[in-house]
Amino acid sequence: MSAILSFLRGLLQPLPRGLCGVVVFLLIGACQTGSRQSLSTETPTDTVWMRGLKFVPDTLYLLGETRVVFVNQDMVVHNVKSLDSSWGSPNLPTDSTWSHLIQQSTPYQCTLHPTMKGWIVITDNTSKQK
Ligand SMILES: [Cu+2]
Repeated sequence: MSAILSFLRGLLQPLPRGLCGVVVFLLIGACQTGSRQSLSTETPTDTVWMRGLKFVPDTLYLLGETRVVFVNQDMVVHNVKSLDSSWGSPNLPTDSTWSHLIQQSTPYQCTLHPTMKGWIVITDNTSKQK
């Protein structure tokens, strides 16, 4: 990893120092996301964080069918279940992720913490995000 870092720094040397750091940070983020989830390149993805006993964002707006990745950043176990029970995750320990292909608007909750609710809203079912 450090070899890659110094390579990237060399590559970006002409850029102002602060900007260079930002670009390297973004590149590393992209690499890590890519290696953790082998997702289809054709399906858009979005992320909901479980943080402080809340879903963040609590309402996620999507343009059409999207794979939503749920990430538990809390020190307690959470899960993610649609209120109509059409889909749901197993219990998700700290730092674990789970993803689901969302095809329609739905409210959902963590059944372990019933006040922990979220909404996914598909604003245009016919348009595909590219
Ligand atoms: Cu919970």
